[in-house]
Amino acid sequence: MTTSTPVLDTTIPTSNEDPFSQEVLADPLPFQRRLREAGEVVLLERYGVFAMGRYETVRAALLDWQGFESSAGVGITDFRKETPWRPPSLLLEADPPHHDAPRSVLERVLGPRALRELAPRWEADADDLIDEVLAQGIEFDAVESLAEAFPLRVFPDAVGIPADGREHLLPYGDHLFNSFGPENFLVQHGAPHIGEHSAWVNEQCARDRISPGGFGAAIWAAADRGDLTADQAPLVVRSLLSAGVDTTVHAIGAVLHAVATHPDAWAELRADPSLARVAFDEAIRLEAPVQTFFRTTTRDIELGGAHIPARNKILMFLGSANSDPRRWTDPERFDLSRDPSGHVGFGMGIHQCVGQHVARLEAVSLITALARRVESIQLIGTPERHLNNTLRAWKRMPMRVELA
Ligand code: OVV
Repeated sequence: MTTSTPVLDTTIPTSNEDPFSQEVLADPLPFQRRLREAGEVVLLERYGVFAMGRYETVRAALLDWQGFESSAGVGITDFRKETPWRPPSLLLEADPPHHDAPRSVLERVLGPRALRELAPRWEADADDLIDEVLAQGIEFDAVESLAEAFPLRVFPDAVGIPADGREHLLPYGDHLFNSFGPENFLVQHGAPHIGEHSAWVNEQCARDRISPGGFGAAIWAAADRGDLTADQAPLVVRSLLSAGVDTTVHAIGAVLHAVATHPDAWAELRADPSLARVAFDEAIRLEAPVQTFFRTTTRDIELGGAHIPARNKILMFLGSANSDPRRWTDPERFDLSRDPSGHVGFGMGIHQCVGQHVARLEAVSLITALARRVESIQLIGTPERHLNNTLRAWKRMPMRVELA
């Protein structure tokens, strides 16, 4: 008799825990500590997948795109065995050589030139949003009023999609990131609605929906030049709409939570606004808005004394790597004096987040605008987590600020 479960190697540590359970998603750090301690690679018995939680192991796997492929999907589903629910991303769910043309197009579209143009606009937009929020009062839900409001105000305009229907963006992304995990309560909850969100998102990727001057138009211009085919262009636009909204919302939520709970850091940042960039990366390190991605082994791999057969799913814990004490001093501390670069919150290697400079500009613009107007920040209630199979997120963050 044959089974599709991987052969159990006697030397490999195993775990019966479920990293996608409500309990672990609500508070993943204790699980991640156990995962790192258990070994370099741990077999998750429930899912028949191998997990890695240590910094060096995760980093090495991210860099080894030949041994750990993405084109079988970066969720738990193996695209070679099951049809994915949407056509695969040309960036995220692709390997070289197919990956490379879309990647270099997006690198240029989201590159320094575009950012130089956007920076003064987004800085002004951030000032406007902060003024509007503070005009309403000094107590607000920082998730709705800031973390969601700012990316939704600037990013869809920068892509160049129509104004109507943008309420589909967050639920689309939320379900997409849930769908990288197993078909648990979160996926079941989102599944009945994904058809309409997905249909709307796909429609906005068409050439005739996209207004001139933005990222979307630049992607279509690349297709006109022959750098992409006309079939590829809408899927590359879809990547922006998939990866560019929820991620930045939760990254901004992470920074806001960090500064609200670290008054000393806020004081330092007000005294030296150039620290906003470190604050952003330190929050990404600590909270890793994207907690996990899978890869698939292309061949038999020996790792930490374990034998991983070819064609197995590997679950990489980016957040765990970012708080591995083997790499970071006092890893669970938010610390503006450390150098957080080298964290794997944006991944590493050929798939490293191509939109990270856009995300950083959004967050830094908002934090800087807030620092100009606000002397101190405090939480006025316990913030509530939003659970997602992949994302580390807040649903509600009751906040009070004191004006400068
Ligand atoms: C990094 C990322 C997350 C989600 C979706 C995509 C990319 C995409 O390319 O569709």
